[in-house]
Amino acid sequence: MKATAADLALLGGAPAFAEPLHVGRPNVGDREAILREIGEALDDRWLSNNGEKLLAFEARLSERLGGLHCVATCNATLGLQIAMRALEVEGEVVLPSLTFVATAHAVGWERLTPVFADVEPASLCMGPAEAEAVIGADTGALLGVHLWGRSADLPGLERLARERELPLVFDAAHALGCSRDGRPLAGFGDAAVISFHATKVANSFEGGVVVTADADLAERVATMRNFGFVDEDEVVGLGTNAKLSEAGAAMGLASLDALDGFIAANRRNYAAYAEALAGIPGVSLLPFDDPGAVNCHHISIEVDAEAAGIDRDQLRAVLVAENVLARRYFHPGCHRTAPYEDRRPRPTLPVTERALARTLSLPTGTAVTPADAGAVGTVVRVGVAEAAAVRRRLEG
Ligand code: T4K
Repeated sequence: MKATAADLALLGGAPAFAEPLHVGRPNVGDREAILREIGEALDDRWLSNNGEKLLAFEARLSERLGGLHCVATCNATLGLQIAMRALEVEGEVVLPSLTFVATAHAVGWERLTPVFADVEPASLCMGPAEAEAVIGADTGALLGVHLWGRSADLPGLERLARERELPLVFDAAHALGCSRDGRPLAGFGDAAVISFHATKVANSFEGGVVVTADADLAERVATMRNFGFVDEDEVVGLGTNAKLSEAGAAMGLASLDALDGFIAANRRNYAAYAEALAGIPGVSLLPFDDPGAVNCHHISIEVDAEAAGIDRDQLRAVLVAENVLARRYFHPGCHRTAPYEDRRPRPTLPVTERALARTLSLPTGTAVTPADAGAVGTVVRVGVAEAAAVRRRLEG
């Protein structure tokens, strides 16, 4: 489909969108239910520390995840830190560079050393081959990332971890509502951590949940989250304050109730993007093996500058001019970010570098309609067509 005169007119004067279209606009479920849940906490005068809302939130998520243990924290970053501490990880931790900097910072904050691995070309997640390539004598754990709800060769990673006797932790920040072979992504590894930050598919304003099949590990995490207390005045070890408030848990509960609706909205947007972006030279929507098994909350395109005649950053500038605030998640990569960028030798991560230079995240969530997604597709189509026209003029 070519850009039509009507399309070009659309982009002539005022921006295509009167208001900015953000990536990461929070999903807000049933407002009445949210306020009712928070109101109950206020009525009870119980605002934190293992309150009813927290317990209900953990139980409801556990039910959704087939009975896995769920320990809620004030954010996923601290959840990752505590999970690694509870697993007594030492030395180096192997993880992908293609992730939000929080994954690497959680490792660094624990005074562990992040070692960056490349990612599989198809999934853009660290698989067993990539992890194995950088495992060394000091490796203390593997930390995979289910980037944008995608997943690597997970049985392969589990096998590698077993063979090398290494704990396997997953940053499942993006993976609520995602599964593989019928198993929730948060169920892989020794522990996985889901984020309930405002920008995620379901939120508790801020928040995270450590998920594990290991009851003892869950108990250690829960203890560490609350200063190490196991009783009113008995502390059994080093702990911190990583508790989720009752207001947060109340929001989390209402979000879980609305989750299927949020995911359905994302899937409709994904389908609308697929239709709107079809056939645009050099622009492809990152495919999901099975869109029915992911939350579609992170919708990204890949731009091949050669074929599109416009590179990822130029296309982003076109989108931003039209009020579509697309994001370069997770440019420039953890290995090029302080405090990791000065390490020498710099890791060789060709697949990661390619993705970091070419991918762009597009707005989705319940604040975005399929019609919006269609209009974003039009902006992309026109941007690419204009670039081709300019190139033809320059060449001839
Ligand atoms: N691992 C991975 C792979 C992650 O992606 C993250 C977090 C973590 C671990 C750590 O999880 P938490 O400790 O946060 O639970 C945002 C989020 O702050 C961060 O949680 C998230 N990943 C990351 C991907 O996105 P920024 O720096 O991009 O935030 P900011 O302020 O630029 O906002 C993002 C977009 O969302 C903007 O377009 C504005 C919009 N927005 C944001 C908020 C908070 C709204 O429209 N309303 C809002 O209330 O990090």
